[in-house]
Amino acid sequence: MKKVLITGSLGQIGSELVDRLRRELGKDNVIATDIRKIDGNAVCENGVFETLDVMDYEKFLKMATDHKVDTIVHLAALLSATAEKNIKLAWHLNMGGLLNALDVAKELKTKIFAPSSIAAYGPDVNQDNTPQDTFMHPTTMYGVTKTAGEMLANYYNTKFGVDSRSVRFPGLISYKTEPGGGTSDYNVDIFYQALLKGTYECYLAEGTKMDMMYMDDAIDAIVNLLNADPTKLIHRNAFNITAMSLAPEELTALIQKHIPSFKITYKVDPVRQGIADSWPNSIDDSAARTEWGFKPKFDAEKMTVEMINKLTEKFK
Ligand code: AKB
Repeated sequence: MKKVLITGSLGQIGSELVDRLRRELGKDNVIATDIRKIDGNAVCENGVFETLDVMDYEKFLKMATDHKVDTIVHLAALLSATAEKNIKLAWHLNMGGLLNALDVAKELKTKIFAPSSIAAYGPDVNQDNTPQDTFMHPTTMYGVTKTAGEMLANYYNTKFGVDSRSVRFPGLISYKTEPGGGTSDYNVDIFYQALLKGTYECYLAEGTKMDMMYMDDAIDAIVNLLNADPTKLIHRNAFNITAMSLAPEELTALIQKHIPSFKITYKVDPVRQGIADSWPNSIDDSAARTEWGFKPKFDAEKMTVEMINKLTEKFK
């Protein structure tokens, strides 16, 4: 990976990936794109930034050609809760954008990373330690696009030789850019509210277990998978990866070790609860560990300390 084009670069993952790759590859070798520019935002101001609607194939292809990129990281997509409210847009954007990204990769013979999600699973799998390879029957529109997207990326790999790679991301926890429109987003908001208000009203019910990961490990996973020896990759689209599995009350207990007065209350949102209930409690990521050496650095305790320290710093 020498020169990379990133779509959806203003999002939770994109903003941190852009920063990391600008440091590693050099500013001129990271083409950050998003559907709009935000004046004053570090992604837009501190290096190359271009506006790109991923539904515009001709512009996408021209931009990747002009910048002579050898890798595409395609992050532009609607997340689960937003997708459930806008099902046509979710299908159109998540599938159409991915198809365009794969076609650009095919045309220019670049590598491509486009993330999948734990949402690719449906409620009928083994909920605990869900295997890498099992049947995929998602019951949410976001999940449908993720499962179909995995198949599409595999198809481009086997049919056209496109070097496509992916992971099924769990709920990601970060302090730099807040997530938007996901079902796992509470795992970031809870830290903000713990520090700002001392209380948090959770839209998921007690006992709703879900895989999670600190953002540094997610960024490492993207970079390491893109740099992995392709001959060792059996799965490609997409590897399960996880670092911890937590329910709201378990995350609360971790925060209370540092902020003993912190309290959680529950007001369940049926839409997001339904989505979370259709996802696994915990997934088996042994294929990623074996095939390309995935190993997260942050467990739940270490992530909690890091989030509290970084946000305390941010709010000063
Ligand atoms: C979401 O909640 O939609 C995402 C995901 C787990 O894919 N964070």
